[in-house]
Amino acid sequence: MLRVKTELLARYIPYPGDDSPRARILYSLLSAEGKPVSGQALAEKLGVTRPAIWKWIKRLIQHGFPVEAAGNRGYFIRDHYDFASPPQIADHLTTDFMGRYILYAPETGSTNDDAKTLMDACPGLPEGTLLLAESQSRGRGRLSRQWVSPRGGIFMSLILYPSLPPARIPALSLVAGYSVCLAIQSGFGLEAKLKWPNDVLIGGRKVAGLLCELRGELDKIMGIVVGIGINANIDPSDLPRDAAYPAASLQQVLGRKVDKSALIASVLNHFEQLYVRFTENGLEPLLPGILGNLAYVGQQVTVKRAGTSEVQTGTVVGIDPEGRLVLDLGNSLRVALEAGELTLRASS
Ligand code: BT5
Repeated sequence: MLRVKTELLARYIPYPGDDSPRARILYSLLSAEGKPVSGQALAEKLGVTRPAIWKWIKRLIQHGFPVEAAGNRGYFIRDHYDFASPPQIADHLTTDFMGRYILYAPETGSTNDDAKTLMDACPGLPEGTLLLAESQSRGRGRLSRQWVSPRGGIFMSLILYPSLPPARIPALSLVAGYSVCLAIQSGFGLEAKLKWPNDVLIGGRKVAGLLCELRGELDKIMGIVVGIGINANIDPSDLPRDAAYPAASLQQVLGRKVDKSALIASVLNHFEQLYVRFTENGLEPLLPGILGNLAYVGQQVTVKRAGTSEVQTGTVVGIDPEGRLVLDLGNSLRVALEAGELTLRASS
């Protein structure tokens, strides 16, 4: 366990908490937004020699950051829009605890897997700790499905310790998805919709997915990992084509790159407010907002129950206070579904 913990922590750069030249050079380059920063300027800022700067730059490259030399004009990060920057996220945050401690990596297997491992290895991690990676090699969706995670996307996992019974976790996933919708709407004026139970759609295409996982016993939650994947600056050619649901990225929809740091902070700002209300008062007070942003209300859908061939077809009525999808089956019959795979019926 100690080795796993050491390896994991070596992969991530903590913010705040790392004043090493490596981290300071990285943040200087990221805030320069692709413009070269001279070795001399970095050396003066850090109070070290230029050869020492070169040594740290090499470490950053080994770590996975694409730092390049621009002749004698200095160093820059190629495709800087593909990167978030923890100090810039912090500048945009209005939260008390979400994202106030960030573990940042250029790449990893899965931030959700890392978060769960770290929760076991370091029980004292602060609530709202954010693991953020710029790409994932083993990104996961529900039921061990793959989450395509190339550089340019947002891949993050929040560690939370709510005092909730496990049965409330599906509702938390909706709350997180609603926060992503609100951040996309307020940031870009796009009509992002929540697709029950854990997707965010724009124009019927999936731009984000949520994966909430819990640590603990059957009746008691020790902690929760809320995994959020957003297709931010991903080229359409890098998105899955064979996905059950058509995928899209914000870059594709907007025709330009987005500021990932600002978007991450906005998701956290919205989520913290909603999360606090949810843990105090349940889903009910949030339902009007969620319903106003729910995809397919009034439309005919098919819901396949997870792990079975059981299929239910009906008209989406809404969501109940437990986070279940309410379907109208006709003849005054209604059902509330706890989990499943929703698809729009071709005929509607
Ligand atoms: C999800 O699962 O939508 C949850 C995705 C959660 C990803 C985050 S990223 C940070 C954290 N670390 C992780 O390892 N995971 C979380 P699900 O509803 O099961 O959807 C998975 C399905 O979406 C796949 O089977 C594909 O059809 C499709 N898909 C895969 N990658 C996609 C992408 N980038 N964009 C849109 N659709 C995708």
